[in-house]
Amino acid sequence: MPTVNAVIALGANLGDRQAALQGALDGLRSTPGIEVIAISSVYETDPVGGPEQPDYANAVIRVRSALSARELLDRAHELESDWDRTRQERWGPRTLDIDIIDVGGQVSDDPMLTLPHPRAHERGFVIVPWLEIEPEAVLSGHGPISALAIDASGVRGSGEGMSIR
Ligand code: A4P
Ligand code: MG
Repeated sequence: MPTVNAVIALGANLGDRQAALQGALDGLRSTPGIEVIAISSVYETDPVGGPEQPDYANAVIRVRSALSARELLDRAHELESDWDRTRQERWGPRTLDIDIIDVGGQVSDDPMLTLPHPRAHERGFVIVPWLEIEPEAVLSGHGPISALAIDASGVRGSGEGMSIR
């Protein structure tokens, strides 16, 4: 089965954030066609955009995926709703957000699934954890992620991590 390298960002800022990130990782690992290759540590991050809201826990994982980009997004939405995510306000607080950052370098401007993720290149809470696990990564249309001008000041190590159990 042909597989691609895919990068997925996890975020949570309501409830038990650590449990939500771990739940997302466990859910992805148990998905046929997805093999988790690397997991970043968990970062404590200042909220970017949206209303005033609590700090986020963010992490990035890298997988080998035999799923199409669309199947990966559907699975991400399934896992979000397992975590009782309600969509009230764009950029508002959430128990679990799963963003598809890159799928094998594909480029798409479909609003349902834009690739690479249209805001990833400017977000410290995505790029810092991604650099930790794939320093040589390249983001389609933006070049090496190590050369991106991101503001990493709101991104702090949390001392927490996810585990492969
Ligand atoms: N969608 C299109 N492309 C993608 C993609 N590559 N990955 C569509 C995932 N979804 C994609 O997303 C809205 C729609 O985007 C979906 O229906 C999907 O089909 P959503 O998850 O329902 O809503 P959202 O997350 O509030 O909006 P959006 O635009 O995805 O926001 P972001 O960019 O995810 O930002 N600050 C910190 N520190 N940490 C965070 O994690 N996250 C956000 C959300 C804001 N501020 C943050 C953080
Ligand atoms: Mg999102």
